[in-house]
Amino acid sequence: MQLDKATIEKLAAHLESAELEARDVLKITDDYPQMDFEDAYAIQDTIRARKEARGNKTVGLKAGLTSFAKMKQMGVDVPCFGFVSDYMSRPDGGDIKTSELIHPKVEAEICVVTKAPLKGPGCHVGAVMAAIDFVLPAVEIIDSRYRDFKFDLKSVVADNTSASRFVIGGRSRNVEELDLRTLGVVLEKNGQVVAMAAGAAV
Ligand code: 0L1
Ligand code: MG
Repeated sequence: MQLDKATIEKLAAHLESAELEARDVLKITDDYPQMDFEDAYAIQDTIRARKEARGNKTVGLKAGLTSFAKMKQMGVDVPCFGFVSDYMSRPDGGDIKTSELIHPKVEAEICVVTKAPLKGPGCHVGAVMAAIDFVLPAVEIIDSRYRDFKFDLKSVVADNTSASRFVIGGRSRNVEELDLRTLGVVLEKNGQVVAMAAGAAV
């Protein structure tokens, strides 16, 4: 780690206030170029602790930058991880107030509900399959706190991987019934198809 506890706490407060007040900020590595991934996740963990201390429940974990296209765009070869809180959830068919957000974008997601804890290292795909309870469709609304979505991987990890809102679809399926690689998604905007993809993209 390169940053001390006081700086981690200051940066967590800085990024979380930007989220809650829907205002953008510059990427934090501009001022702290020496920060490493441990610092970035420590800032994210501090944001999570701040929310939990206020009574928000952490209701899920997210993997970001999972598609090869997006990893290439970012110049990285690993995904990043964050969390979602109860207040970020919206019902299927519900409204999302964009006035509460900075510059939201939509992503199609596969939501996996587990029934047993999973812990690495050495966590085999078989253990993952055995731990899955069921699978649901989901939509994630990301909203980077960084101006014009301009960031690097460490800054985005600190910013809880742009987590903002999410919607879980109502139709659950057993994972054995699905071929996650060929599972398709069609994204429509006002009735017009704007994107199509398959699970294999991630
Ligand atoms: O959930 C995601 O894949 C987004 C991760 C963060 C990168 C971004 O904000 O575009
Ligand atoms: Mg996402």
